Amino acid sequence: MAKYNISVDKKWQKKWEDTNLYKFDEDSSKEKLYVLEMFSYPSGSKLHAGHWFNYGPVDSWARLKRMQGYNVFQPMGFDAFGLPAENFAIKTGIHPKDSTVKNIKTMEEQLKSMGAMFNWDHEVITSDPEYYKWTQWLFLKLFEKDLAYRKKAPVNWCPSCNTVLANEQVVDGVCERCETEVTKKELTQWFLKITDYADELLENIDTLDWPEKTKSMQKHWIGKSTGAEVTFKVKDSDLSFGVFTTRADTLFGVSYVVLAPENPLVDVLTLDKYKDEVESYKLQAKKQSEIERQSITRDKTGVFSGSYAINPINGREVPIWIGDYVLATYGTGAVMAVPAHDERDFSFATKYNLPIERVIDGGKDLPYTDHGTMINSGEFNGLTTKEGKDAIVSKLESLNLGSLKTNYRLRDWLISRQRYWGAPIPIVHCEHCGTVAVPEEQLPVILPYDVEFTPDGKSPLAKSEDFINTTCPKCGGAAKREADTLDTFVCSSWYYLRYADSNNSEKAFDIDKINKILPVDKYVGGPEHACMHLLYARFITKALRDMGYLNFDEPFKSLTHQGLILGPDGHKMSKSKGNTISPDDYISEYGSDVFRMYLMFGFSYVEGGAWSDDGLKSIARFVERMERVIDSAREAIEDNTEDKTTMDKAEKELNYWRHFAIKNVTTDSEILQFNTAIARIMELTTALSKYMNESRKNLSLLKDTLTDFIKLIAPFTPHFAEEQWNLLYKIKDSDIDYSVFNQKWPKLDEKALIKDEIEIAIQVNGKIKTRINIASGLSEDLIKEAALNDSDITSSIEGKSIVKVIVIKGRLVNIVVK
Ligand code: ANZ
Ligand code: ZN
Repeated sequence: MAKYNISVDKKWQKKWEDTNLYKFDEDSSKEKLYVLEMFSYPSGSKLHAGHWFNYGPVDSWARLKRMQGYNVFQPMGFDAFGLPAENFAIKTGIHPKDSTVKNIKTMEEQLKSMGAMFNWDHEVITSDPEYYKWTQWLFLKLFEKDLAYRKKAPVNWCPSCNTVLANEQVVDGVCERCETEVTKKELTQWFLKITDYADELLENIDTLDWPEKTKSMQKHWIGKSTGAEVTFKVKDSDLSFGVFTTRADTLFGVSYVVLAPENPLVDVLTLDKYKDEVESYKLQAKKQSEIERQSITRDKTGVFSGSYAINPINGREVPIWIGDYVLATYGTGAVMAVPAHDERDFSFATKYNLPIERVIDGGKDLPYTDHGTMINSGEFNGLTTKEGKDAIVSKLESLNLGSLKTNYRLRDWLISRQRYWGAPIPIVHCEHCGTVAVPEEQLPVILPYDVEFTPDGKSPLAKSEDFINTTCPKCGGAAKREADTLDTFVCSSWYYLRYADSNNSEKAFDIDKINKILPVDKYVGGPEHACMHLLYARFITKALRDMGYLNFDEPFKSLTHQGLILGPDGHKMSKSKGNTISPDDYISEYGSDVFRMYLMFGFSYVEGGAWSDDGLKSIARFVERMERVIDSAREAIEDNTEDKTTMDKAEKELNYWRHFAIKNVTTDSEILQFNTAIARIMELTTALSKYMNESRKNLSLLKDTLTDFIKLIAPFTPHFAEEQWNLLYKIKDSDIDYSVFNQKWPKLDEKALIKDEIEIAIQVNGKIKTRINIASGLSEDLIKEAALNDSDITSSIEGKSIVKVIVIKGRLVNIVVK
């Protein structure tokens, strides 16, 4: 019989595939469980240890759930459009389509060698026309509902990737992909109105079983802020403008107002003699990133416009300044400055010698940014900050100069890209009819193959005459196609829906099907998607719900982020550091179960850590050890000679470890705490091998224990366990019900965990003299009696008088003597 190795993997992978073991039966009466791992980019670097750490352990979890009776759906696919594939293509000169197809083939092979229960007949590949046809359909639906629109706006531009970026793709002022400093460009772009859902996206977060950190990142990204909009009239003019403030209670302390340099009012309000200075300031501000502009520590800069505004609460004139610490894209792009109570205003006022007037009592030093009691505020003196806000806003409302206002940090999602490898936006621009949607029956708008895709800042599709020239669907006149492609995050915003009905050629998906299979019950993937994919997917789900295409509110009920597997040197794996681990090499040498079990035992699932060859080798030895123990147990069972039927001490002990493992493997795995689950399997292995040394064995207990043991290890070492299961039950090749994965998860017998004897220590004056076994659950008096009657103890306390006897139940007895 073959020792566990890759040939065992291959044998069972083939059998599982041939017998369609993991086929998802949507009509099953069992409870469905949708287990989803984030799909990957088919990049040239193949499947790495990080993918494995995402997919392997989650597959184990799904297998366990299958054995617990769930109807598990675990699909897999590829996020095939987008910059990684395109950049790879640019580097190698191979067309992105060709390289993508090839890379997907390789990665599919690798995924299959993992031996996961993926439902391959539900596979989606986002760059396939059969998929992106429906991504385009989704866009059209959003367009119909005014949730997709086009506007000219200053957008983030990556000079290296030669494309615009969504706000979410700009991290600390640089492109999240290539780390080039992002600049601003005025461009007409397509947006999705995610801001329409800001409130619901925020409110529902608390209903989700997600990591707290991810939830709070989303909350912060949405950034709901409740305050007021206060109107300032411009002195000697009909003009006025609003400012957004969260501290209306400080209105009496306003000593100037500031406009963002990009605010259109700047040009109108700046007096001639200040124009030159203001113009050069605007140019300088253009070069600063929003992050720099918002920094608290950075030196504040600004210029005076020459104009004044009227404070609506007291009629006071305050100078209008222009300063880049005010962002054009937030609130109204204008701020009322209260230097006594705001850090930034304080440093600005100090620098430019503007008045600083305290209007909130509290604290010694200025700026005092906390809450307190209003002072120097006329009729409002004595009110608390909270009361003051309400009172001032009411007063402003009565004057028609202000009202309550809620602001969000969240901006609409910019989805057009000036790149080639993406789904074409299904829009036609006609001189007569304007922006016209491509009719649904003309979808997909096929991405042409022969296109010069090397990026130069213009949309590659614009250069393809065949593609770009078309006729207007409305008037039939000559028209041009939209040349931009969709952000790849649009493709991934709905893939989990398509999985459920991936072969539907009539619709994106059937409503009844997805309402049955969705939402995703367990979603696992990296934490880097907190404010992008995970937020976009929630938005798209809600938008589709409101259009009547599905009936649930949230796509992912429960979410886990796996940790990061680092190189052996403790650093992030990278080719340039030469510290990458190639799963393929290990798998061909040790088998995929060893690789998988090492990942699950060697790391906390949510923390990850540094790779260790020694760790992997020790798991390889453990698998060998399991194999030896199982072999010898099975042989004893087959020999059938040393039978006994009683449950004596050795039997009870074996049974204890059996059920101790059942209990803890179940509960620890439930919360994806695989390392401790496997530790319990190791203990059971030890207990089994100890029992094998007994001269007479209870073979029926042995067989039951071995049966449970193989079931327990099945999720973690699926190929190895399948082999052992088939050996133990002498399953023939023709047997239909051959698989351990069709077996029920072992049942816990709580009674086996109650030990009827426990060992306690007996001390005399705090020193351990002996240990005795007593029946568990004995009363304190009987424990005392047992201790005092022990022969070791009677001899050691002979002639002394007992002062007192202390009993610590279940652990020890201490006899204090004089
Ligand atoms: C006056 C004031 C007094 C403010 C005070 C704060 C403290 P959040 O909580 O993030 O919503 N602000 C408003 N629009 C801005 C913009 N476009 N760029 C930069 N800052 C802006 O922040 C709201 C506060 O940020 C507002 O409340 C405003 O300053 C400033 F003692 O108004 B406050
Ligand atoms: Zn037309």
